Amino acid sequence: MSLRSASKQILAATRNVDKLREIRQILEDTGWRIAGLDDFPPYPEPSEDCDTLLGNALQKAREGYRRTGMLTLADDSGLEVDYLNGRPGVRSSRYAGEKATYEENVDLLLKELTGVPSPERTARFRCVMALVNDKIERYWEGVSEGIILNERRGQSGFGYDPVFWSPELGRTFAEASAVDKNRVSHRGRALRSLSNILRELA
Ligand code: ITT
Repeated sequence: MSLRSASKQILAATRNVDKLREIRQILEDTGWRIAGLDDFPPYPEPSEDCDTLLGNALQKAREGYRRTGMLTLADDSGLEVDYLNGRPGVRSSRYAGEKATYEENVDLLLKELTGVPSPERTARFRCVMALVNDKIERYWEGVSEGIILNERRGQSGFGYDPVFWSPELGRTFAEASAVDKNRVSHRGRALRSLSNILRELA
């Protein structure tokens, strides 16, 4: 694929294949093709050194646009656990270390919440989705409330999904179908707001 944009094509500036899959599912009916970073020659990722989801999302989207010339969206998301005063939050992917796996992050979360009773295990996923080109610089936020279980349940999804129990679904995100998760998830909510703009631009 060339570095210049084709019409009705948007870049999702993420290296996370699980996020990219969900972004493609959620924006399926907008008529836009969603390219991923793997469709382009690699460029050094901007370091996620902002201390806010918004700062990181804008940084990733601006860099994607600068490198490709395509209308670019970028997602920065995290899990905020009330008992941990909002941690891991913006550090969710690096919670257990710079190169931590999903499994290691979930293990650490369960360890930090050992013995904490259910009513104190409230949490939320938050997603900030930024959209950038030379004419647009906008962002949307989506939130999904839940409770952190004390053991994993379910095989679907990714990241913290097996321990995130959603009262809206009556199950964990990892027990839910992709359609159900996307309907109530932080990412689904942020992207549905953004998709109105994509429909106008299509
Ligand atoms: P990019 O920066 O390349 O997009 P990343 O995985 O580093 O990928 P983030 O910095 O936004 O992305 O980190 C988000 C982390 O939060 C992610 O790695 C998961 O551990 C967790 N997370 C985000 N959305 C999630 C979801 O829908 N379900 C479960 N965990 C999620």
